[in-house]
Amino acid sequence: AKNERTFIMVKPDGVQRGVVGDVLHRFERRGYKLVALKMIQAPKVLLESHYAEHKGKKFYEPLLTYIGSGPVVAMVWEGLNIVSVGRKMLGATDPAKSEPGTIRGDYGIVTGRNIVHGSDSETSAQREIDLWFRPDEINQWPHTAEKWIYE
Ligand code: YYY
Ligand code: MG
Repeated sequence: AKNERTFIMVKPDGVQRGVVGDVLHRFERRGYKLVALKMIQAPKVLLESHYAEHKGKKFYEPLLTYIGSGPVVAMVWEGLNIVSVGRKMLGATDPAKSEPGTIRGDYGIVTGRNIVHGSDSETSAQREIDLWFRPDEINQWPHTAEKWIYE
């Protein structure tokens, strides 16, 4: 559906590396619609909830320290197949396995500093959007180019 949504986040390393504009540009130029955006230094409880599926794994604590180490740029993007296409645009979790042309493949070297996050399913997208944004932070606006993006 054209109103499918995903949660995309530029991690603190992405902010420090100056890739916020590029991440926005990639989704924007593809034709997706930005419906929410904010910069936030996430409190630990939020990160524990966001990464709950990884609790107990060896990378869990370093991951929370890394993501909590500085502000992130959190966003919600909308469009047809945005969850799966968004994951393709990010590249593989391990940047060494990411194709050049993907965000991680263009900017990253190691898994523990992989620049961006993107929801892995429509169910996790909904969960993550609800976690990071209040309903009034999500914007409804008509995308005037929509008729040139969809047939
Ligand atoms: O969804 P995605 O971010 O691509 O990967 P996940 O398997 O959900 O892991 C979340 C996050 O944890 C990953 O982006 C980096 C970090 N991580 C890690 O540091 N080392 C691993 N072996 C696996 C994941
Ligand atoms: Mg994941």
